[in-house]
Amino acid sequence: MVNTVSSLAWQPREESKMKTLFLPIEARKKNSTFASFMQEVFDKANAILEEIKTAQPADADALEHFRIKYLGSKNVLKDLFGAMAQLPPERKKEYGQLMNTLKTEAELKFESLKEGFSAAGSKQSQSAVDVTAPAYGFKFGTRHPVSIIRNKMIDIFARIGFTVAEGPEIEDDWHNFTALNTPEDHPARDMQDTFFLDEKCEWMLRSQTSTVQIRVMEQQQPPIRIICPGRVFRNETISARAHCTFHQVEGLYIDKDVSFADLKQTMLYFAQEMFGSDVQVRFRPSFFPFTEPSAEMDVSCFVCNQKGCPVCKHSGWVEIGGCGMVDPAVLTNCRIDPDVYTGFAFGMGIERITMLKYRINDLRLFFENDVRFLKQFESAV
Ligand code: 2NL
Repeated sequence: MVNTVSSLAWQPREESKMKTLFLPIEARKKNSTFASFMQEVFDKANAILEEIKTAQPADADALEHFRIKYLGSKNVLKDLFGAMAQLPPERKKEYGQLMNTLKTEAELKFESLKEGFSAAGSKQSQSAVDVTAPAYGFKFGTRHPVSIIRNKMIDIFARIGFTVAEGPEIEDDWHNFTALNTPEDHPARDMQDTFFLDEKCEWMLRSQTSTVQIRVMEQQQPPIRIICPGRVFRNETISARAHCTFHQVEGLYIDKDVSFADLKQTMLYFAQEMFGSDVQVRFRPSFFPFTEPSAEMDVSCFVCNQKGCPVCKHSGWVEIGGCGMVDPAVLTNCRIDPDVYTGFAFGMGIERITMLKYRINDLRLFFENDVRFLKQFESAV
């Protein structure tokens, strides 16, 4: 059956919607034949295809016009698609293919034009960079409070002739325990329980930086005057006052005629440099396997001037570390003659000194790296 114009159910269209359509109604008005209407539809489609192929938008605005015209929500192809319904079935396939070509052609053309424009745009923006403009501001990090106090401790001891020695964090049994007069099964090993790396407990994470001092004594004869700052490890349950890792500064002074008086004066000097020239020191008898005699060191409370406060727990004194005269057995273990040389040693936790100095009440803050905590030390050295 051959469709005739009269057999098609024409809907009257609003003028505005008819802008780009070929207008079967007009065709009718003009009294065209159906064949000429079809010809018109195909011609129009081919004309638009040609228009798309040859379009050369000069700039981004023109490209946007192209997009709106051929791909926008009210594009010119829509009306052409709409004409499909009015074509006889035998021409529909041909027309459908033509319309698909039109659509893909418009899309491909738009994509390639867009790429061309953005490449040109980026070239333009590259050359538009003002290389002479001042750079953006740069945020420096802040030094960790433990590092600030470690450096301060190094400075204080450097002024009286102590040099820094460093060593490995993974240690063997000899350097961490046995050479320090703490043989296997000695109860003092429990105080220094650490993380062992093998079944036989031959290798471990060092529990103190005395290991470095043993290494130095093994390698050189006195005089030795060193401090050993560094990270140490303990098998502790983490709390506000204990952690499985912290930092120490240990000190060692070995020479002829070094006495406990030298130890006391060295510690007084340190305490006054660190906490203020008014502080006093106090030594309480204690026990360490590697020193004899041994003592705990306290400084007079610099927070309340010994009037009593939460920092000194109303005792007037705060503990800052341990010390003593190096046990002759330790010297012998390092092939240093205890009949010729004597010496003192001390150990302090850097976190502990830092907490006292900056009134920090929770050890865990040092290891969490929360910037709200760290940036409070911006102005510290
Ligand atoms: C503490 C106590 C101390 C030592 C460390 C030491 C090192 C050698 C020989 C003898 Cl090689 N002693 N170090 C001595 C007494 C105490 O540390 O409370 N540390 C946080």
